[in-house]
Amino acid sequence: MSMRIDVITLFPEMLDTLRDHGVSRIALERGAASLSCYNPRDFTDDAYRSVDDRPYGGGPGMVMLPGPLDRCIDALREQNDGPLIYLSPQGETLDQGLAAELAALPAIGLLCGRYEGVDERIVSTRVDREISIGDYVLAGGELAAMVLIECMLRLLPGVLGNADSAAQDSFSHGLLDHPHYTRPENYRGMAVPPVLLGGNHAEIARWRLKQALARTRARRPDLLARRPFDELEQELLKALDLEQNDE
Ligand code: 9WO
Repeated sequence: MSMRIDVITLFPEMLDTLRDHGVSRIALERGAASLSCYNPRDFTDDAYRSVDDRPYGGGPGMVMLPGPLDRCIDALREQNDGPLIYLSPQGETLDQGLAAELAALPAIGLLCGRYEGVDERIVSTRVDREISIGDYVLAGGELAAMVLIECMLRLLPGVLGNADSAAQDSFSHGLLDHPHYTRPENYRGMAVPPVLLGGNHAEIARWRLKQALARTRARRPDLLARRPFDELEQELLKALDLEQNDE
């Protein structure tokens, strides 16, 4: 089953980046998903093809007009009955769990705002969900939509090889990733940790988990706080505590 993604944007060419490169290109080529754009500029009703106007109440910047957006959403709705998501700093924050939840849907629509935002009457009547990719302001929703799309596409069945399946991802187990090494064995005096050269796969898995736990505790203790530990993880954390006390 293929996922349908429709994006409302004044800059549809930005999405070509996803079509042209990497894992998103593979996902779309293989038909795991489809990606189409709708431009509110094509649904304007004046000679200037206006998509924005000055904000009631004054202030800087412009607001996206409700009329062209409403008609644009009507057109999208003829093809896509999934939730319409508005990318904005006011939304719930994207994480791997939310991306996986959305990637499991047969269809979603994404609304990208520009200027100071979208007329609130569109948000309240036509938007199903508001999502933020982090606490910062961009110049528009497109890059946020592209982040969300890439995040979802790489989770679709058959997109990544089984070898590096999404199950091995950082975050799928709620921890940061362990360190990685490749050739040469010695680079500018820095050796690869010997355990990785020994071929003992159980020992390697244990070392990687320990590294992941140490890094997560040092850099993102908030991630550890909302996650239970199994017996092996408790043992490795205890070992890390003892090593700390030795220093
Ligand atoms: C503009 C602005 C100007 C002065 C004071 C506050 C302001 N907020 C904004 C603003 O939020 N502009 C947005 C631009 C309107 C919606 C589309 N734009 C957007 C989306 N910028 N950043 C995002 C975004 C989306 C998802 N996750 C992070 C950021």
